[in-house]
Amino acid sequence: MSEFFVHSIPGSPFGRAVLAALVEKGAPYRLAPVAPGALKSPEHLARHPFGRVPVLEHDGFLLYETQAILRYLDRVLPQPALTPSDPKRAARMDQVMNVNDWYLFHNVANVIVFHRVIGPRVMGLVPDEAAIAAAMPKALTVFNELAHLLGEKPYFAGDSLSLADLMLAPAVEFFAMIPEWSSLGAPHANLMAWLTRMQERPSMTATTWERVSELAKAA
Ligand SMILES: N[C@@H](CCC(=O)N[C@@H](CS)C(=O)NCC(=O)O)C(=O)O
Repeated sequence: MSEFFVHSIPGSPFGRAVLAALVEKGAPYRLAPVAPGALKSPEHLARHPFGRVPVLEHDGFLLYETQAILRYLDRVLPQPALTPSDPKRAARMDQVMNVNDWYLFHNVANVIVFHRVIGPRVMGLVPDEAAIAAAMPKALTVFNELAHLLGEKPYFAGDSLSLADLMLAPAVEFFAMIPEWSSLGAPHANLMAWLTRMQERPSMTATTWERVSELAKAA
C-alpha cells in the first residue's frame, strides 16, 4: 500500500480525524504541514479551492472534505472496518458525522473553541465572552443530542469504533478543555465515559496537538 499524505495543520480537529483513522488502519502516512498563513496560497488552493484542511493525497489522487476522506480510507483499507455492516448502525454513523459538521462545528465549535482555545493559543487573542455566551444555547442542544444518540452504547454506531467516533472525538476533546464543559459534557456520564474511551486509544494519543506539531517540525 503506498503512503498517504495528509495536508493539515496541528490542532485541526478535522485533520486529526484523518490521522487517527490512518493510525487505526495501521497504514503508512506522512503529515504534509500547511502553514496557517498558507491556507489561501495558490499552492494550497490548488489542492483545496476553499482554502481549508485536511487534504489527503494518495497515489496522485487528491481529496478534500473529511467525511469523503474517511470513507475513502475505509474503502481502500478495509481492515479493521470502521463502517458497520448493519444499515441502521451505518445510518447512525452517517447521522453523527453530519451532526458534527452541521451543528457542532458551525456556530458552536467555530465560535466557542475558537474564542477559548485557538484564538488565544495561536493568535494571542482575548476570548470574546459575548460571542461564547451567544453560542451556548445551540451548544447545549448539540451536546444533549449527542448524549441521546450515544445512549448506553460504547461507541456512536454500536459496540465497535466507527468513523463517527473518529470524527467527533477530536472536536469534543476541545470542549473538555474549557470551562463550558461543566454544562455541556460533564452532565452526561455516557459522553464522559466515551471521551475517556476514545482518549485512551493509541490513534488519539498519537495525534494530539503536541504530537502533530512534532510531526510538522520533523516534516
Ligand atoms: N468541511 C471541511 C471543514 C474543514 C475545516 O473547516 N478545517 C478548518 C481547520 S479544523 C480550516 O481549514 N480552517 C481554515 C479556515 O477557516 O480558513 C472538512 O470536513 O474537511
